[in-house]
Amino acid sequence: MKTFHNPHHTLHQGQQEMFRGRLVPCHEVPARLDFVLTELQRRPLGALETPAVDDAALDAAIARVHSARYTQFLASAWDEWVAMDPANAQRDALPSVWPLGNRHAFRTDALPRNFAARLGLFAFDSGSPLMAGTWAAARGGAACALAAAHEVLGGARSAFALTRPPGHHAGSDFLGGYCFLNNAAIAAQALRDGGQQRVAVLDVDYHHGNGTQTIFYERADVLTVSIHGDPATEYPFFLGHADERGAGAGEGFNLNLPLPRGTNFATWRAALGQALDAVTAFRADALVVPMGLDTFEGDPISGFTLQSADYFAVGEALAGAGLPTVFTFEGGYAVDAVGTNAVNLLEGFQR
Ligand code: Q9C
Ligand code: ZN
Repeated sequence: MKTFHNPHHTLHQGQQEMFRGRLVPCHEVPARLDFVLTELQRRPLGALETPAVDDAALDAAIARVHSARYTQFLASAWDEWVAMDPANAQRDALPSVWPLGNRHAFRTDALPRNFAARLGLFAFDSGSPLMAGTWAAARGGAACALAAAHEVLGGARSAFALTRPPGHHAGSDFLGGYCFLNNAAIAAQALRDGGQQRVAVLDVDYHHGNGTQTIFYERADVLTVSIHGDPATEYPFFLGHADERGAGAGEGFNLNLPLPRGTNFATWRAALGQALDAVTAFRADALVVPMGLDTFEGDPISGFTLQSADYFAVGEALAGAGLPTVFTFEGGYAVDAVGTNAVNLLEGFQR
């Protein structure tokens, strides 16, 4: 399979994330992607390319998933942050005020002129620092997702969008969980727009893919399935429960398989079987796999116990669906193992 990697990813390089009242070093670091790239050079799965970018086509693909007011916000966010205070040029932008999901009837239609307020409007956590290069890096990642979708539309069995920042927590008009543009959703929508009638998204990241679920929640043409840590105790906490089944036309087209912290590979693998059964029953024409490697036992912020060798079996099981497949790179914070684990999964898929 071809890998499309993001040449602009290092432009996004957060200093600190807010965690329980303290600023701590970011987990989502550039070395994550570099380790995967190095492993792909050591164990090649196919060509390594950077995507050829047609700016108009890329903007159109992003606009199929994200709202105009959100992408406009992202595009000018850094300049506005610095305009608030020239000293801000030295620090990442993090939000500190939120409209609480409108539960208290705060207005979210009227855009505040104050940038700090707008940052809070569009961000659901304070763990996702935004800096000068965030927009360029996120756009470069979306270009990888789009190129991978086109590769599969052109007849390839699979393609890998090796991107960071990750994407599956980003919604049509929100960022969070280290994510700004939803690469997997952009790939899924591009597959739909390229003529695939039914597209399934099977998210194997440790954390629930709340952005992707929200984007497709009322649609019957894109099935969203996620296997993840139970939101009762695990991030992102406020979505990802088993009773979220989709709404309206999308009723029955979202499947959440939450598992308790501490879950081992045998139990996780059984959930993957259930997820794949749902993909088969849906009669999907194509598959998108938001590939998080934070299910690994050594992950510093997650709670499952998968071992490096298990990822071969994950890849093999995913290949069993027999579908053209786009992989996007999501979480995985045991940095020195993330390359091995990612390539194990992809190699297992190609066996
Ligand atoms: N100090 C993805 O895996 N914060 N995002 C956890 C750690 C958020 C994970 C707290 C985790 C987000 C793409
Ligand atoms: Zn994750």
